[in-house]
Order: sequence, then C-alpha cells, then structure tokens
Amino acid sequence: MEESARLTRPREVVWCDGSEQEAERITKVLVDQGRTERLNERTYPNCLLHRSDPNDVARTESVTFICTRREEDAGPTNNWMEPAAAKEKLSALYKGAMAGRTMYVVPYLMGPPDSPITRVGVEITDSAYVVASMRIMARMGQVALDRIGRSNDFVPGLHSLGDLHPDRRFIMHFAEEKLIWSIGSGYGGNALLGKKCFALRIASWMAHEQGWLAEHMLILGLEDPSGKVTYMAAAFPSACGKTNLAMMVSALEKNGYRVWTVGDDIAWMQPGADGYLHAINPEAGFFGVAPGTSLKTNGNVISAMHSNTIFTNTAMTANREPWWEGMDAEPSAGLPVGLPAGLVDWQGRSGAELQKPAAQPNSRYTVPARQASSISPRWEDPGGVPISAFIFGGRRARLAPLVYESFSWPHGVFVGATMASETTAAATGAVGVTRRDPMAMLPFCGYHMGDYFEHWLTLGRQIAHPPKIFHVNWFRKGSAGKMLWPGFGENVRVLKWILERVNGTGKAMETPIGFVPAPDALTLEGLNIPKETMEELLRIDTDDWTAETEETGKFFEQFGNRFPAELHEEHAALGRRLATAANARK
Ligand code: GTP
Ligand code: SPV
Ligand code: MN
Repeated sequence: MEESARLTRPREVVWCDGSEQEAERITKVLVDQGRTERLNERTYPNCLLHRSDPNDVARTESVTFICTRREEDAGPTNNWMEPAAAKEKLSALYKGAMAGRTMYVVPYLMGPPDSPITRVGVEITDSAYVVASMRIMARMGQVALDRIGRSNDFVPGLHSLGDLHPDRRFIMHFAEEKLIWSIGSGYGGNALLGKKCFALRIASWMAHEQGWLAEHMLILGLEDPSGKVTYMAAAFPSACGKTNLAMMVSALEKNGYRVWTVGDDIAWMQPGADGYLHAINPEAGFFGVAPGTSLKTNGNVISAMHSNTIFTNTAMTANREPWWEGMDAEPSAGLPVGLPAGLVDWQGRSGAELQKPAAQPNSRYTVPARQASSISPRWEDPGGVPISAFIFGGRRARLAPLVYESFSWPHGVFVGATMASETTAAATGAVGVTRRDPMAMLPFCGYHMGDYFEHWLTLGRQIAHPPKIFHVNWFRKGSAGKMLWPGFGENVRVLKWILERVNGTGKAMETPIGFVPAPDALTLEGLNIPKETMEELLRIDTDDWTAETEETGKFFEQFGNRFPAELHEEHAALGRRLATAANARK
C-alpha cells in the first residue's frame, strides 16, 4: 500500500471494512462525482445507475497481457510483455495518477469464508465504482483481513483509472509473482480485479501448479423428481448464456425438475476425497448482461435486481427505473416492442437526442447472489459441490447440434479444445465473427494453452469419477435465419437428458462426433416444435464436420510441441469416423 501510494500520490488512503456505513459513504461519493444516480427508491431501493466513460464499456483483450519471464510460457494465444518492461511502462503511467483522488484499499475473499478452496486478494483502486462493485461481487473488508492475518498469502492488485484514454490502457498479469496491474479502464473484467484477472488468469496458473481447475464456468444443481440434486458446470464464452442457464426457471418444474444456482461465471474445482471434482463459486454476486434479460428469459434475476443492485450503462425510464432492449419483449423477438415515453439512454440523452440501442449492448447489472430465489442451499458449502457433468457450448448458427455427449474424458477434452463461438459485445472488437475459444478460456487462460490441455488430461486420469463431458448449442439457425430452439427455461429439457446419461438411463444414438439423443429421448411435451425442426437441431452434417475438423487441425498447429499427443490422436480418430460415415452414405 505504501509503495503504491508513493507511486500514485493519492490525496488520502481509505481502508475498506465492508460495513454498511462505508457503503453509504461510497454511494455519496459516486453521486457527487456525477456519473452515478440513485434509482427509484420505492421500486428499486438502494439501486444505482452508473454511466461509464463511453469509450470504456467492455473488456479490452488487445491490451491484456500475461507477463511471464519467458514468452513461450504465456503461449501463442496471449499477448505477452517482459515483466520488467511492463512494470517500467506502467510505473510511468501510475506516477501521480491518483493525485487529488482517494486511494481505496479493498481486501476481499474469492470463495466462502471458511472454505479451503477460497483465496484472498487485495485490490488498490482509485475508483469508488470499483469499490461499490467489489462489495457485491466478492466478500469484502474485515472478513478478508481476518483470513489474511499476518500472512502474505494474498494476490495483490493495483488499479487506477488513469486518464481513461484507450492508448494508455493496460491490464497486466505477472503470473509468476501472482500480481495484477491495471490502468486506464473502470469497466468490468478490466477493473474488478477479483474476477477475470485473479479468479481466472492468475488462478488458472495457480491451479496448474497445484493440481486443480479455475474455469469460466457456471455451476448449477438440477433437482429431479426424487429430490436428488446433481451438479453440473458449463463453460460458454462471454455473453453466450451462462447466467441464464444457471438461473433458469425450469419449463419442467411441474414434472419435478428444478434448477438451483451455485455460480454464474467462474468455478474453482479441486479433487475431493470421494473421487469427484468439487466446485465452489469464488464470487458473491452476478455481473450479468442486461439486454435480453426479461421476466420471460430470466425471471429469477429480474426479481433479485429490485434492491441493492448497480446498473451500468443501461437506459432509464421517466419513472427512474432501469431499462434495456428486450426487457419487455418476447424472448425470441429480440427487438423492443417500443421505447417507453421519456426514456433516457445509456449516455443520459433523451428526446430527439436519444440514440438506439438505448442501453449499451454490454450494459450490465451487479446483484448480490444471495438475493436470487434460485440460489442453492449449498452455494456457500465450504467443501464445494461434486460435479457430475461438464457442458461446453457457444453460439454456432450452423454445425453444432443441440446437444451431444463425448465418448470419453480425452474425447471430451478434445471437444472443449475445439470449441468455437460467434463473438459478442462483452469484449471490444467485431461482433458475430466465429472464433475458436477452447473451454471458453481463450481470453482468460493465464498460461500456455498446450499445457492447459495437458493439465486437463492429467487431472481426468487422477480422479475416480471425472465428470461426463457434453456440448450444447442453443443458437442453431434454420435456412430462414431464425433460431430453431426456444432456449432459456426450455434448456432444462437438455439438462434432463444429460442427467439421464449421467445416471445411465438416457437413450442415445452414436454418431461420428459423439452420442446425440435418440428420437423421443428428449422430453418435448408442451413445446410446439415440428419433427423436422428437431431433426435439423440434432443433425450431424458429415461434410460440414469434415471441413470443421480441417479447421481445428490448423488451429492446433500453433501450440507446437506443447500440444498433447492424445489430442492429436482424438483429432485423427474423429477424421476416421467421419470418413467411414461419408463412405457408408455413398
Ligand atoms: P458473461 O457474463 O459475459 O460471461 O455472459 P454469460 O455467458 O453469462 O451470458 P448471459 O447468460 O448473460 O447471456 C448473454 C445473452 O445471451 C443475453 O442477451 C441472453 O438473452 C442471451 N441468451 C442466453 N441464453 C440464451 C438461450 O438459451 N437462447 C438464446 N437465443 N439466447 C440466450
Ligand atoms: C465476460 O466478459 O466473460 C464477463 C464480463 O463475465 S467481465 O467481467 O467484464 O469480464
Ligand atoms: Mn464471463
């Protein structure tokens, strides 16, 4: 703290204790700064609307670096900078950066207070918005100081808004030192250092060293009619449906199937004495995508966000309530029914000045997890929850069927390693471009991805009950360009089949890429989907898959000799199965 203060020269230093009085003080500071307003005190008590700088609205992967001593340890998928050069560059930017500002010292826990899987971080920041957000997203203040005690076992992070100029924005990870330096952005994963920087990039490095997993995964429990809850973890890239799946209102609730939320974005998993991987949610809140969130798509989060919630870059109604595109629309319609009268857009413009979309596409809500009615009774279980299934998925307008199951752990790792998805507004850059995103970790793996795949393979061999591995795609489109699957609460039908496969009862057909549900194996009662649409949703096109397999081969080349031979074998085996299927068809 002293070292940081000498460098950044703040007007004052405030140690955060996590108390209610402190929260009230921070809110006053935010409101005085002029970018934050209190929302309707009657319908949204203790809720804030924050407007970020218009050029600072999403994670910026191009200025995110892994600073290892040797470049090859960061691997071909990360930006790399030599640690001393990175420190020199950022020291110059940090110099006097907090002049006239308050420096907050924020101790925080990632994980439940009494879990052995939990780790501690301390973020130093000059942003009151970051403090208010960390208070929701992590267990912050005295509880973390108590755990640190006199030890130095915590991950330090230094964050400054700097001048918010994109040319002077950097997010640096000194993986070997387990240190984070971030400057020039106040938004999301760039600034809330406990989230992507610590809980994924630094933690994935620690997990590789120590034999566990830190993954970009939601954690849910699926309750069956007998009352038994089976836990699953799912990795989808940013803005591809983790929060919605983790919090879904099940379409099969009257049949006895219900979804319990453990986490919506990150899972830390360690092998347990029972031979299962045990997962905790290191976070304490949800930082969720606002557009598209409605009573129909995610009723649980809509009810949860009516108090103690920060909305960032959403629009606001004349009644001082938050608003965004899709809030009152039908889930599949996408476009708003119409704009409410007197709406103020995400930059505070109204009337003739108002711009569309009125809510920034990556606008978000920050809500305490405990406020969700779907929160699992075991979400703070110090031992974590045992995971029976991993689910990979992404946005694929073509190719990937609604669901399939891998043949084995190594094949499942191959399925994760070959994941691809169309890009979204969660990161700056083009939207809708298909990119490879292994395990949804492309922007978040803190080390060489070849080593990461090897780590997955090794871990699977070490545990008696590795999760079964599945792949889903809620986003397949028909020839008319319309999505074929209704998604959201209906996705429980797919979870039910996954549960049945885990229990050994689900019926399946073998295809070259894995097992897909047999006709009639999915419970579709109450859904009006034509038979041909279901066939299209589950169809495996051998030609498309052969082309895809060539693409994945090229993608793998960059990992060189750190790429596991076992995955090369999986790749070749898939090629052979596809060739056999193509010949049989001829
Ligand atoms: P991050 O917080 O960025 O990691 O995103 P996430 O993976 O949690 O994604 P989220 O659940 O917030 O969903 C992002 C967007 O996808 C929202 O606009 C949702 O409405 C939409 N979405 C989520 N699930 C489905 C689905 O099953 N079908 C369709 N069509 N859209 C979905
Ligand atoms: C993501 O982009 O995957 C997020 C949002 O969860 S952020 O915290 O900004 O990384
Ligand atoms: Mn995420």
